[in-house]
Amino acid sequence: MNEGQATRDVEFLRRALALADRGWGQTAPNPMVGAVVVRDGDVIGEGWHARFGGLHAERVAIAAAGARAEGSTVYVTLEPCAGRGKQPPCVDALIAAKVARVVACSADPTPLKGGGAEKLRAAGITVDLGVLDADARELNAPFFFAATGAARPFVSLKLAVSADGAIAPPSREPQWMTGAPARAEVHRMRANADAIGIGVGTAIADDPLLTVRHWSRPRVNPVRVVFDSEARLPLTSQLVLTAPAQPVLVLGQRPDYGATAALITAGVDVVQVTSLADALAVLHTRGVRHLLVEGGALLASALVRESLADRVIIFHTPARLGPGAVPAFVAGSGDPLSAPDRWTEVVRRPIGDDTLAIWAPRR
Ligand code: AOF
Ligand code: ZN
Repeated sequence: MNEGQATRDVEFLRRALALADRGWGQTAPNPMVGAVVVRDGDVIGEGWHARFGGLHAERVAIAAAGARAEGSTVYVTLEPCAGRGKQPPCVDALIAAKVARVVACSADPTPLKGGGAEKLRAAGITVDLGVLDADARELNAPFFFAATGAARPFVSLKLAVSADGAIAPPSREPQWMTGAPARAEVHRMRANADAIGIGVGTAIADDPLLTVRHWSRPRVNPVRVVFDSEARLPLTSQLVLTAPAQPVLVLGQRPDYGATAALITAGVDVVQVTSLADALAVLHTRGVRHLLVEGGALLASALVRESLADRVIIFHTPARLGPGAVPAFVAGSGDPLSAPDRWTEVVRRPIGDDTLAIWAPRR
C-alpha cells in the first residue's frame, strides 16, 4: 500500500470515528460504531449505530450509497459482524453489495459477532484490520473491557483538581472550580455511564443530584450509587428526595439497621456488600458495565490503591484552594498526580480555562 493510500485510510476512519460518536449515550451495552463508503476518493455513504438494538453502521452507510457501493471501500470502526444478534450479520450486507475492500479499526471481541474479517476475505473482499485501533478501543473502552469477561464494571474516576492539587477548600464548602465547558463535558461523560457513584462524604458535603443535564438524554439514565458504609445518606438529600423518580442504590458494609429501613421507605435501594471489590461485583450483576465515580478523595484513593480504576479523568483548574484544602488523593494511593510513572496519559487538552487529562493504568 502506498503512503497516500495509508493517509487516506486514516482520514476516512477518523471520519467514521466522528460518526460513531453520534451514538454517544444511545448504544450501550453495544459499542458506538461508524462507517463511511468511499468510491474513487469520494464519500458516497455514511452511517452509524444510532441506538441499541438498531441498524448497524455498515448497513446504514451501504443503504445510503445504494448501487454505487459495488467496488467501493468501506471504512468502519469495528470489524463487521459475522453473527446474528438483534441485527443480521453485516458481512452478508457487504458481500451482497459487492464492496471491494473493508478497512476496520478493531476486531470484534465477542464470540457471537467476531470473525467477520475472515468471512469477508473468503468472499474475495480485501480486509485491513487494525488502523486507528487504539482510538477506536478508547471510544468504546467499557465495551472492550466487558468483552474480556471481567466481573466488574469498567471504572472511570473523575475529579476536578485545583492548581495546588486539592478538590475542596478547607471548609469543605462545595465550590465550583471548573468552567462551564468542563461542566458540560462532565454531563456528556455521565451520559455514557450506566451508573454514577460517589462516596457518602461527598453526598453529604455537596448534596449533588448526579443526573445528566446540559447534554442530550441518554437511552437509559444512569443509576445513582452511593458508597456508604453505614447508610448515612441523609433522608433530606437531593438524591433521596428524587429516588422514587430515578433510582438510587446505597452500597453499605455495615449499614445501620434503622437508617437502612428509612432509606428503603424513601425509595432507595440498599445492598450490603463486603468490600469495594464486592460492591463493584454487585453493580456488575445489576448490568452496570461502566461506572463513573465522581469523588470524594477516600473513595477515589481506595479505587486507585486497589487497582480498580480503569481511567482517571482529571479536570485541572487554575483556581488555588490554599493551605488546609482537601487533597485529591490520600498520600500513597499511587494516583496519577503523585505516581505518573504508573499511568499512561491518553488525553490532554484544554477545555475552556481548564485542562482535561485522562490517565489509564499501566498494567
Ligand atoms: C457491526 N456494526 O454498527 C455494530 C456492531 O444485537 P446486535 O445484532 O445489534 O449486535 C450487537 C453486537 O454487534 C455488539 O455487541 C458488537 O459486537 C457488534 N456491534 N457491529 O458490525 C455495528 N454496532
Ligand atoms: Zn453488524
